[in-house]
Amino acid sequence: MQQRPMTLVEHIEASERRFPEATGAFTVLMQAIGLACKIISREVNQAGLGKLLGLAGRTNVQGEQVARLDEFANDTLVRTLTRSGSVCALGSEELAVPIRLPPAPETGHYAVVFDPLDGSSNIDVAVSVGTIFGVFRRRSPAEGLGGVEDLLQPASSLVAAGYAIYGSSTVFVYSTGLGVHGFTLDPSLGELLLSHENIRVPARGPYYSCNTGYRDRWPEDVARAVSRFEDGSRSLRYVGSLVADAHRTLLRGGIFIYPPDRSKPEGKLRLLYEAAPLAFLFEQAGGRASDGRQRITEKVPAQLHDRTPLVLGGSEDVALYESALAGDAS
Ligand code: P6P
Repeated sequence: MQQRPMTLVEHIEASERRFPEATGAFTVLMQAIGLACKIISREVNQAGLGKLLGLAGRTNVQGEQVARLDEFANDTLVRTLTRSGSVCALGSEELAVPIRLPPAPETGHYAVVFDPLDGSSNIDVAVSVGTIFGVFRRRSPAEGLGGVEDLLQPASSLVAAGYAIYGSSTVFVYSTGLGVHGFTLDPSLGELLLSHENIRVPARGPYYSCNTGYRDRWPEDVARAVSRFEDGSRSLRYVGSLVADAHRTLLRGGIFIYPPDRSKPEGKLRLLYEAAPLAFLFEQAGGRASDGRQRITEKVPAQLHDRTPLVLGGSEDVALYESALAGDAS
């Protein structure tokens, strides 16, 4: 009899059984994140039919127009994670300051950062968008509210990270440090089923991915490093939706680059809830993630919404970019 694929919950529970001291709080937390992504997926895929298209009529802390689906996704994650009883602090791209929670004493050991709906400017034209999340163990004293000190941690301290991509199918990709695994939503079941076990990033891939429309704004070293991928041996693929570009790079290899430029000297993408979770995944999958010079997983955010240049990809491709950036002429 053909084995049916493992569900996300079964996979999380199987991983937790490897830790005898586990209390089950982590499993509850990861199930909550999976549920939130399924709820967001349903609305994103019906956006054209529902009342959630278009703008909410306000700007967020980033100064960006907030789409109604941004608000819906953020509210869904906040509500679901709060109900889990497993978190003491939440940091979101949509919230200027963290949400501090009175955690249940025996379970509130975690702090979660997330970009609830990355790439939302693409929603109205039916381009893939996604949710990105990272899970830290709390650092603040266990008896009180959590706070920003529980969130401002480097990606090397993550205990779990992942994303959901809402595209031609909904795929949930995550790691708890035991490899990277992908689950595809079966809408008829409402279950996320294991579809990509133990993802590994090819060391060298056929694509390079960056917004070459900004070439004239790049520093000379960045322009030189990007040109290393423009010898005709690679195809340019750039969706303009981070989760879509990262997912393709994770599965097919190549390199994604969002460099600094004259108008954005620190880059555009956010360190804590975009670059850091993706860097954790890429390193878990045998790939690399840097800002061009320093591993993303080593960077400690000073503020919740710090930005960083971001390079994601296979080990050889990222090394090629970094050596070119450093002036290696070969
Ligand atoms: P640009 C979407 O707005 C986003 O935040 C990421 O999803 C994406 O990678 C990036 O911005 C695209 O930025 O400047 O190339 O349009």
